[in-house]
Amino acid sequence: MTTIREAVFGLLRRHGMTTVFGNPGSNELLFLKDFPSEFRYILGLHEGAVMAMADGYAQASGQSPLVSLHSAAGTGSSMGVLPNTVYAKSPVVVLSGQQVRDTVGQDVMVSSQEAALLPRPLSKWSTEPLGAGDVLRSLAQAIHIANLAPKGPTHVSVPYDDWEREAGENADFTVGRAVADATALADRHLDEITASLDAASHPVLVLGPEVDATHANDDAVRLAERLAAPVWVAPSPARCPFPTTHPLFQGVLPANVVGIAQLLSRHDAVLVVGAPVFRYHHQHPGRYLADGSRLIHISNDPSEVARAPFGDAYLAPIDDALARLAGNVQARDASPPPRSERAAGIDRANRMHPDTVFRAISDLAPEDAIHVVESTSTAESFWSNVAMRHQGSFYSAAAGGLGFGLPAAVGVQLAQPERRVVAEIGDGSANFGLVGLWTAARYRIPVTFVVLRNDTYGALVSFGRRLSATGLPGFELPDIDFVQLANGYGVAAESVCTEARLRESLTKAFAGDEPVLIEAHTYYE
Ligand code: TPP
Repeated sequence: MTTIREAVFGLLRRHGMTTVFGNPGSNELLFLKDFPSEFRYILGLHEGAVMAMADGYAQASGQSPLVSLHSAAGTGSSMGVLPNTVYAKSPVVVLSGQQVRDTVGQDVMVSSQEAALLPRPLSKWSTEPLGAGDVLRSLAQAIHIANLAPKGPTHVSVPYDDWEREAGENADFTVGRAVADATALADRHLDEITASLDAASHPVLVLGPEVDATHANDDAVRLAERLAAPVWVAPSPARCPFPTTHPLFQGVLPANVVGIAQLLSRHDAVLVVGAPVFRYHHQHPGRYLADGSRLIHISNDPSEVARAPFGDAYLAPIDDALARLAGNVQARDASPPPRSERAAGIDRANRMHPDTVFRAISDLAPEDAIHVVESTSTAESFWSNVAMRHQGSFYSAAAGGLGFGLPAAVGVQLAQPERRVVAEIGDGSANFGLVGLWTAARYRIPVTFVVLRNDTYGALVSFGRRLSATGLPGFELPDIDFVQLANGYGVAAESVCTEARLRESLTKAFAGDEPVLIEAHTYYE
């Protein structure tokens, strides 16, 4: 007889889901029993870190990992990070362990009373099958839903006495199914968008994370070059869709209405691809776009196209749309607009400006290094200083929820063992996912963690100024010793205060093949 557990492992194998991130409890042991040797289980010491590792892995590999969590408590602990997974459109499949089916009604220890409901607002789909006979099909459904556009996390709760039951005579049908997504922009829509772009005098591109997620970066470059159009990255980027070294690259749009409208004001056609229109953050109201400007939006997400407050939208796969538009629009000749330069920040005694840190990393890391960034007040400095040329070079918390960056870097490195991963993390942010260091040490995952230690929640200081909120309590973070913390989790670490020492430490870290943490003393002004 084939048990449900055996059939589910067959299903996971069929979908290449042989990496399982988890933190187990009693409800999960019969699922993990006789764990097949071709699968790997990556243990995280807190479910927030488990989820962030899985999210990073999913984004960097394009494959779904399975996340195994313990009942309500484990699922609940993961939920601080889940908003990022939703907004990153990351196809993570979560399996949470439920108590024995017949006992859940009695509310026995570690049962989850509303298991399907618990993560529902933070997942694309969540269920608890009504009987053991529907466990395999429900998990298959979770995998397919997670991977159909727009991708996103799904959740299934399974009572643990189900695993040893018989899978039934139809299991092979469920395991063997293939589900294909829609793949093409409609021809009529291609012609409409092409005509609008060809008729424009000054088109501009605004690119979002889905360009990188669908590996359409090279086609974005071709389209920009054909149109001779400057390229902006959509606000609060979670990925890097366009080479920052390209002459047409302009930078990242600010996350407010007036700032965007001003920067795009000289363009009569604004083509937004693979991003929401727009994910504003700072309240600065005004007209969305200058008069005479028209916005065209291409997204693979029905919710995104429906909720945008302006612009004409087309629902289409991003990679196909960009490839065909690049081949269709008329080529033009225009010299790239000049990029506004920022003056580099100046170091102080024993405190570096963040520019110094990012410049050193950019100079010394391999040219195809991957950056996983959660350093909130230094975004502008990062984008001005770090060169990124390839697909999959940048990941950041897609919903701004701290606790993603440090463990996500571990997952990204697992997914991309041939490339070096650098995690640039603020000293405040680092604490939300610090236990990820233990996983890096335990499995010898060679991430270079750079903690920018400015001893404060810098972003909140600047937000406070913006909102004229004076008399705020408790933003200082003195006396956190990241060298000792890293050593405690088994990661070698150094503290540096000057550019020369930082460069030495980075050179050593990139020459080695172990995880390393560098505590870089910086300042916030
Ligand atoms: N809790 C979560 C889970 N996510 C958040 N985004 C916040 C709280 C609010 N928050 C936004 S930025 C920030 C906080 C607490 C400070 C981060 O400080 P740090 O990592 O030191 O970076 P800095 O701003 O100093 O560059």
